[in-house]
Amino acid sequence: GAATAKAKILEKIPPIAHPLAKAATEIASNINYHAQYSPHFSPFKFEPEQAYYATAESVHDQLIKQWNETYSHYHQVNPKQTYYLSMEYLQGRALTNAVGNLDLQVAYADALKQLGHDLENIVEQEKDAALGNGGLGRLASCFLDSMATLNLPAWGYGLRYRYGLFKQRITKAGQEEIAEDWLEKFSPWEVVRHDVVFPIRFFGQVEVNPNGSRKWVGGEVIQALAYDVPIPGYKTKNTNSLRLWEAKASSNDFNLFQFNEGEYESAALLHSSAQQICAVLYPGDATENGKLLRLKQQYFLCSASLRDIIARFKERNGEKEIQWSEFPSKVAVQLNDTHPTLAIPELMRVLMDDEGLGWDEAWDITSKTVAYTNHTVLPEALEKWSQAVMWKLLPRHMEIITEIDKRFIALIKSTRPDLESKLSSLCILDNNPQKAVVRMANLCVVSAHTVNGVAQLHSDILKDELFADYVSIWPTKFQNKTNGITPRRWLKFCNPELSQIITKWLKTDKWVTNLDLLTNLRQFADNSELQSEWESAKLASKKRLANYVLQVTGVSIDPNSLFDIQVKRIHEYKRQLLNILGAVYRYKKLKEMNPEDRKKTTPRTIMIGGKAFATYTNAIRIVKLVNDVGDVVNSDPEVNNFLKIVFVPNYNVSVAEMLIPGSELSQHISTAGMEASGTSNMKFALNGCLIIGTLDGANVEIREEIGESNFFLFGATADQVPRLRKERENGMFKPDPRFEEAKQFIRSGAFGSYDYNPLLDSLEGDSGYGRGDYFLVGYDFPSYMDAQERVDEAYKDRKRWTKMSILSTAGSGKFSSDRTIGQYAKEIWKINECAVPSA
Ligand code: 4GP
Repeated sequence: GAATAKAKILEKIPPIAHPLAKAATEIASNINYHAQYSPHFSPFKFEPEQAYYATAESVHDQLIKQWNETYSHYHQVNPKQTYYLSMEYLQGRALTNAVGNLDLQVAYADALKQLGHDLENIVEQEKDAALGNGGLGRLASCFLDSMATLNLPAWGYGLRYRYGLFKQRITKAGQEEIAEDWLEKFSPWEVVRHDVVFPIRFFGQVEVNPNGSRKWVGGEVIQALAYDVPIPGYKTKNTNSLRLWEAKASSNDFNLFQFNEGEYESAALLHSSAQQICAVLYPGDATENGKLLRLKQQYFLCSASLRDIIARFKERNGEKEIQWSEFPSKVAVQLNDTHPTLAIPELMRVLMDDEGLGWDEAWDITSKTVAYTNHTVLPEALEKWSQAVMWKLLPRHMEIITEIDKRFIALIKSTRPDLESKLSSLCILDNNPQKAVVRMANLCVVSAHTVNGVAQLHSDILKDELFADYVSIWPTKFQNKTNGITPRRWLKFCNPELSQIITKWLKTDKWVTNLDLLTNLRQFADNSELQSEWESAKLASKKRLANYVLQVTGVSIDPNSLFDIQVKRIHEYKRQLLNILGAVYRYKKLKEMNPEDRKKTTPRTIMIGGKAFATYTNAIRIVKLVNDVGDVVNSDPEVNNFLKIVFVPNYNVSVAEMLIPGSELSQHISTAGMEASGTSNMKFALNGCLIIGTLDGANVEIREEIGESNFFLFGATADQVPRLRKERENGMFKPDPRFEEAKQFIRSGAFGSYDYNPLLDSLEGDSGYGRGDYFLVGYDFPSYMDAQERVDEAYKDRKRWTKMSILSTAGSGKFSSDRTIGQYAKEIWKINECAVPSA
């Protein structure tokens, strides 16, 4: 059969191991080499799956070669280097990106043709690496791409979770979560570094030496083993590292005697304890055990990474005597939200207890090294760890945190008596006897040299509200770094049709690394030739998307209808509920219309996708509601030509790469002040998709850049929200009749017998956040519906719509993560480019 035929092809091409092959035939030979000599599969099979692994390993050879050169170059130059600490990375698939960044796309496509395969199909074989939840994790991955592309000496550190974000399946009952085993076979992208292992301690006690110095001893010790994932820059030799830690027990921890006595479990206790650490991303923390495990994960990442950073600092220092005061001029540590906060007391501990420095010196070094990014103002997301759990797991760190807090309080008392009354909320330890906790964000703000938000509005909210008193203490500590996205993955590779048109009209492909050049498209926005090319690229992407939707949901959608998409984690503040209520109202009106009027409406396909956290009841209900509404609407022949509602299952990075190019309208409709930035809004705009949105997060800046008339704005502004919430609570809110009608229609059972009353009640009565509709869905509903009417009107004028679409892309230059990372490098990390010379 097919397998033997392909095996024959393999025989014709001699296998060679040369990793730097460039020409297609050499690449084909190298792929063949991997197919035959890599031990993973039988050499006589060359089905797409084997072809993927062999191709990936061939690409990986090239990456490792560049990685080695990069490492030695950095080692030789010894520049200041950034270390990005993050509990999450949403890398997605690597093959297209690696081949594209190496500029070997054509060569690999040809090589695979020679071997009887299509690169396009082969890349589909790869499982997404989903070691993250949402925006924060994907941002980290975009940052890695930009750091390498800008030739910055900058690495990522994370954890090598066995099970990343769950796979979402939709059944009649709603969302079902399934463990996603991305390492089931193996990952061809990582290299295990058996020589990079650090012992990480948990529990134990603090020993005081006669000279007063302190040492953390006892407890359990688990090994951190490094796996490197090479991160290639775009068309540059620089290939950085994402170093992921895996937890292991050592063979000494295996009790052979016990095992031979038949006590199998107790013989390998530490082995199973080690296995738990990196088993899953975000283990549920409803139980005490769950909390302890999460804290262990965080400390594991921080300790292993810092040991590694310090070892490198010492190694690069060579034979000279170590000057610890130079540490901050060689090392910048960026904390991606508060999850890696323990890096602060860990660095203090190592400097004092292992290296013998005094408090003041250790503090000076630590605070000059560490910077902190905040990604959310949602109170429930601001981490607070139980002091009791922390004392148990990390006794020495708790001593250090207590001392940091004590010194902070003393500083305020001596320099800012006016703030004394606020100390109880500003200090780090909340000693409330019922639930004494450590406030991680406070620890970060007190310790870090720089604190930043992720969009202008969010940074302003941090400065004016959340961290206002700290600003008065340290006015220069706070910055803004508006997020960005990598234009490689999010335009060049995911939307080749549009990319080619852009390159053609700009007469250069330099926009890929200098996204501001897109502004030059503005002058052609009215050009009918560009417009028609633009429209056909969009149509091609819409058709591809329609096929995908048919394949995964069985729903057929019309590529000539307006494709309207909202994809992101499901959360009440992101207001998928506003979207679906609007859709329900639209459906009801379409039903009530006579057929002639119906024909005058703008046909729409509304697509919603996203995962709901398994224990977040209202989010789970929202997923169910969207699916139930879709089932009814999509099988209603009366409205079918005018409206479809699709829940796109298992939203992840590669699904996003399919959806975004095919989108025409996307919804970024959070309650103002609640979405720190948003980054998918940037991806959609870059791909010529118009935005309907509130003045929230980066929407504000996107609208500024692309022009007010190209943005469908609605809703309350952030500064109105507190007053509106009060009015809502005090019964002073008069709901719009359309809002009442939509809710009533759902309550009537029009979409099945599931009990949606609790969900709808959250828009009226007690939502769990205090009284009633905390997210102001009811308040914003009428202006949302009006904005949707403007969308329908605008879509009828295709020339105008296409012009707006071109202007969206043209105005997206600011949102390249190259710009963001350039600013971090200059304004926070103080690091410089360190390009690997080409041979
Ligand atoms: C997200 C924010 O919700 C989003 O607005 C922002 O764009 C993104 O971080 C990157 O900065 N936060 C998270 C999280 O993903 O887990 O807090």
